[in-house]
Amino acid sequence: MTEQMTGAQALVRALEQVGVDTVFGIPGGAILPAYDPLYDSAKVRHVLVRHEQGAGHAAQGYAQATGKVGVCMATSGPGATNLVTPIADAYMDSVPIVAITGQVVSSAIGTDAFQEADISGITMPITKHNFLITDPEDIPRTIMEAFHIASTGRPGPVLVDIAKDALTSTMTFQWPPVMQLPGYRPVTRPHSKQIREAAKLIVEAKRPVLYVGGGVHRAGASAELREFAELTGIPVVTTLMARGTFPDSHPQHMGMPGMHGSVSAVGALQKSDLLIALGVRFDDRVTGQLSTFAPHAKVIHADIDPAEISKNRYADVPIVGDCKEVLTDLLATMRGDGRKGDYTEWGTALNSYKKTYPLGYVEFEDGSLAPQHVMERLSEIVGPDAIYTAGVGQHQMWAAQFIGYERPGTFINSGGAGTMGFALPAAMGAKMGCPDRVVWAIDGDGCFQMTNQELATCTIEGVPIKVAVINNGNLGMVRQWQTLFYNQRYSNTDLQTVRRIPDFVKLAEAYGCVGLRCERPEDVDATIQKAMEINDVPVVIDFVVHQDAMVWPMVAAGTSNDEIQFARDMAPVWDGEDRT
Ligand SMILES: Cc1ncc(C[n+]2csc(CCOP(=O)(O)OP(=O)(O)O)c2C)c(N)n1
Ligand SMILES: [Mg+2]
Repeated sequence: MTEQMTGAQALVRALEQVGVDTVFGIPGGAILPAYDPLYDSAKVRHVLVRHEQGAGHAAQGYAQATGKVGVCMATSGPGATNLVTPIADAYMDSVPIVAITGQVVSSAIGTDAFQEADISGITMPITKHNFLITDPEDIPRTIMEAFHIASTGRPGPVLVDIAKDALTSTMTFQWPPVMQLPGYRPVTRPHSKQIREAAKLIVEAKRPVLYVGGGVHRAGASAELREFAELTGIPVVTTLMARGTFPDSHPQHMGMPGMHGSVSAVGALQKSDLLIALGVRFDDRVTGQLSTFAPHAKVIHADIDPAEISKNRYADVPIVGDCKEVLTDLLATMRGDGRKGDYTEWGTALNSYKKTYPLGYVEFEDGSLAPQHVMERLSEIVGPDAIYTAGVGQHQMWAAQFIGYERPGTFINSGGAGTMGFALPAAMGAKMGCPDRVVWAIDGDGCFQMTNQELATCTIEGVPIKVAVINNGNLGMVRQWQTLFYNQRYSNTDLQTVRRIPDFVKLAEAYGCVGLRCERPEDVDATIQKAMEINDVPVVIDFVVHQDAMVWPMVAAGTSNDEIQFARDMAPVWDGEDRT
């Protein structure tokens, strides 16, 4: 089919053709031509956000909740630069989004024209790929390629910057266009020799661990993971990006590893003789001091991105491939072989860590609220079918630790970048992608003040998310470091929310939401239940919690995982080790 139309019409038509149903954005001069045909589209719903950062995180939440590509749109210059943070965030966490930005007319590019920013240059190191279109004929092909690149191989953000004159001039629309990506061929099938090598190491190992990362969820491989874990009996740890990919309630699950991981998960990695690392990147928040990480372990490392393999830790058996295919082939090989490893002693040792050092916290004697208690009650009352998003800080870690995740994709957070302000717009995007799911944003009082303007979007667009603000009156995570490493010198971490500036309940009401406040442990259940009963407007709960709660366990930055403390100055006693 060929048809004459403007570049702007071609853009909207192309978005319809690739199946886009939701676009988050804000119009402005350079992108304005695209907003005109968008107004008429029966297939694409444009959601007018209040800040472009909100559009980007909403696209990320939408993408992660649905498995589809999320789309955000902005004008040139400041509109586009406001998207930089979510683009960087999506890059770090391998989230498939396409960002479409307007650019000044092609003849003005490079002249410091009004609202000109070299957004393709700015985002070059934080996009999987980016395009600058000056010829309207390139629009359909580029959109098709952008969606293909964002969603295949290792997913990630793709930016399409379109000069205004390419939007306004006439072109010939043709669909489907021919993709011109000769250099882009992600390897998804693992090499059979590597699979055999891996199977051999697995059978010979005495202390293997499945070190599972976000790549396993991105590959949709949680069923294969479970089958493999149950076939072999190997213990599992799930990173922050993989929470829910393996059920928390499963007896082989040892918890989350890393700086705030459980003693059993950190211990499993440190004492292991074989790491089966799937879709992970040996992030410093997991490894601690790299030179002392899992010192006795050989490494099988499977990832779809060859650049990850042996980047931080040498892989004895490198496997390039999609985690679903890797696990399927490993299962077939190990079943065919019929040999099994014996990990009984190992399982017993790890289970004793799990029993001796469970996650815990102290209640406050003055009757004030412990944030971890809020998480436990949310987990119990809201349950594992909901989608939870989180901001960045202590509340994020408590949400990762104290909510039980049983299903893949039920915890959406900013892992790699650690972007404050992620939770609320991501929850909005997730809820728009999955309107039938209950969606809770677990936010900090600091984070909430960065992006709460999207509550207006939620109310107006009919997106009844629920927000639990864990209000400790402080930039809590930074304060925790000041408590531990800066002699309790609390430089610039007190947000003064004790004075109710702002009053989160009134703020919620100002945005057309229901605002609730909870300050005492005995009111937590009733407040959560009340929020669960409200389904027509967004609900914000101001959980006023004690400012001194801390996140434990902790491995201090740059130190060895062996130095993990499960509470202040309390180190676990490892098997066969003498305390003295
Ligand atoms: C955009 C951004 N700025 C600064 C930081 C550094 N930072 C990490 S956690 C944190 C405190 C977050 O405070 P709050 O949202 O209240 O969460 P809490 O730790 O108190 O639960 C800060 C400032 C960051 N991660 N992101
Ligand atoms: Mg706080």
